[in-house]
Amino acid sequence: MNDPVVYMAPAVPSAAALARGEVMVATELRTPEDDSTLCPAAPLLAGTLARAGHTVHMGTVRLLPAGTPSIFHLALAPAALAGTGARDEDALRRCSEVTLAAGANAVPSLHAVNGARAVVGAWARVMRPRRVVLASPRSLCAGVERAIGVVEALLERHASTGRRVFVRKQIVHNAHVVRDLEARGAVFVGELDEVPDGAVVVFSAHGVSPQVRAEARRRGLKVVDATCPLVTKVHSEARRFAARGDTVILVGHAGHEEVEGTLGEAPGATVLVETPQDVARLDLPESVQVSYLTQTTLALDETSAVITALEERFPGLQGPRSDDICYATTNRQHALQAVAAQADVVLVVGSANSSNSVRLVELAERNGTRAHLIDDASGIRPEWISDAATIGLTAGASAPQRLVDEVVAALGGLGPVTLTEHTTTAETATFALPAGVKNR
Ligand code: 2E7
Ligand code: F3S
Repeated sequence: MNDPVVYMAPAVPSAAALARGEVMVATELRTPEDDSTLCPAAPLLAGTLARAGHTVHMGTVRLLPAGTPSIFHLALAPAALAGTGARDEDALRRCSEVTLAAGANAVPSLHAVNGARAVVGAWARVMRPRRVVLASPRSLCAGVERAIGVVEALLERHASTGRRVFVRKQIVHNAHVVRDLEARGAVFVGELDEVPDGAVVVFSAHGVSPQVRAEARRRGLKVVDATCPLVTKVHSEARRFAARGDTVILVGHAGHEEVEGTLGEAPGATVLVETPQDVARLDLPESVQVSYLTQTTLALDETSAVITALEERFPGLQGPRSDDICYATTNRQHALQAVAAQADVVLVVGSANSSNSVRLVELAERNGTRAHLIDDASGIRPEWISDAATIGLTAGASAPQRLVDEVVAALGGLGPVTLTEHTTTAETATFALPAGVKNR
């Protein structure tokens, strides 16, 4: 396949002038007559350029009348797309509008020009019609909606009082959610010692240990607890099992905030295991009464293997009815399995520290389908989708649907997309906001 021809024409980004060597990726093109064309694949190009080390800006690029001396922009010439596999005129037209401006002055930097040329070429080569199959349920669960709602309600309330709203840890494990709330005034901290005495502080959806609660009381902090009610339930099970003298085995991932919180309920009586091998290595007398709990976002198949190992090792094992994996985790895994079976590759929208999102990637791979975790459309790489006629798409419980919509739109900039949705169950759960926070 030939590299696409890149031509130069005068253009100016509507944003402030770029520094020489910086790259502008057009999200929209405006002609001198003010005709507008959207460039849906812009986040794909911007992501690749950023990973290659370019400073990338995104925004409207205004085309100037021919002959105007100005900065240069690079556009993919429509002719260059012949032979790229693009089947229809529309796809050809849209991709040709993916436009890069390089440099603020009359002479763009060679580095930026070459970078733009290579990146446009890489994406042009993966143009083709595609099917995108959305997994349903996907995206926000009731616990995340509630946790975000808590922070939003407090920001609204304290906009008039001037009090800052602190949040201990990420409210949910999603970079976009955290960034958006931060932009609206929320102050995220790692630990309570970063919160001034007496201030308003929100506990994240993943829950906290009793030790953290005690510190907040000592410091006179005004706590609003956004712990998911399904995690609170696991905490009470931990207290109940430990209070009757059991050794509590918690199945979960070391270091995860939810696990830290649950372990804190009965630190002297709880041990953590992740795998059947960990169960075999447990150093416990056979006579001890053992019960188990699980993290809420584990993989169903892996967890059942660990529980089987526990049942074999401890015949008197007690526990919750099946496990503590929550409805949202279960539903997203079942939906993804159905979609992965029809897909050449799966994309999971979610952040790298989101346990339930990472489990979705691993599950697709265990089912034999390549899968990738992306924070947003800019994370997609051309080589992942070059030979994919069908892309399965889902989002973890902390990733907003808006990000999924942006992925679909960006893929539409690479050729016509036929979008379908595969629903395995309808989700209706909602959780009321905690006491002290107004329900809207
Ligand atoms: C709280 C709990 O924020 P997440 O990505 O969290 P995980 O636990 O998957 O890293 O997703 C929502 C959520 C899930 N579980 C929030 Cl306890
Ligand atoms: Fe709660 Fe499950 Fe969501 S534990 S926060 S409903 S993923």
